[in-house]
Amino acid sequence: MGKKKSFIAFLLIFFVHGCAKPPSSIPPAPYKEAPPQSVKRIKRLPKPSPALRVRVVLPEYKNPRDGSEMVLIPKGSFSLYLGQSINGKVAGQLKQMELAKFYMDKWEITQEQFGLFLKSQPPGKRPEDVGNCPKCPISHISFTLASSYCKWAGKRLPSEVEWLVAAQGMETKPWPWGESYEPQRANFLEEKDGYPGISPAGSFPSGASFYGSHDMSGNVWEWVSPPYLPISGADKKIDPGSALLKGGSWRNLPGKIDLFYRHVVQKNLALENFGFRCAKSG
Ligand SMILES: [Ca+2]
Repeated sequence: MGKKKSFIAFLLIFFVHGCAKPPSSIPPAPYKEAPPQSVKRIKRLPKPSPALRVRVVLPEYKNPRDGSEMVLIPKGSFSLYLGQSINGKVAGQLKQMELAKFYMDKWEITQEQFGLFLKSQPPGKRPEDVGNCPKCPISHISFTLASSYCKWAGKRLPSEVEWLVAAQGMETKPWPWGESYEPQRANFLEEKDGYPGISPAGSFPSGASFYGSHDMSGNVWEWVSPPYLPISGADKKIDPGSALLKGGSWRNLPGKIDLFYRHVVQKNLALENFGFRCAKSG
């Protein structure tokens, strides 16, 4: 088969992005009411730019414990930047890295799902509430609590490389959809994206990654576990009491926190814009 035919055949396994649906319904957990959150959509969003949006169609997996739908990232050699972004600019070296097959949660873990986890915990260990937007990401989550949830669900936190590959796809790029920030594709600190606060998981289908994971940029920061990328000098700053957050959140300025940005914080910090998603080995 010639190169042109191969390319056409390759395209046939792709389809125009935008048919994914939010996770299936899970009964809400009976926890005490949380203070009101700013969860409203302020206007109809403009359509994204007309560029062809494609993503690969691969088998998905539904995790039985928490009902998470997970996308498959096949094993392969991935092009990654060994650099970190500062003010939207990245300086680093390109490197090919081998990665084994794994699954990644399609959405950030929601309040509804986290409620199921809390219900399984002894009463004294339960945080006070999960929030009042069942389909929104859970927030106020520390690295330790995120790890505990993933373990309970039969999963684990993704490594930095896994997170990056799930977000960027096969080619390195600063945003899941391409080279520049677009407000229609992620929830950052601006009203132009339609949400002044947190947004329900999967509200930006046109911002999903090549592999079909949503909200990799924006909404809530996501914890990733070691091993961290061997970026010259940078990895030394991550002491055992600290961990990395990726992706940015609804509280961050748009256009600054791209996929290369690394937010190093104390593991026990649990701010209102800290959430997570889990991975699972294939
Ligand atoms: Ca916003």
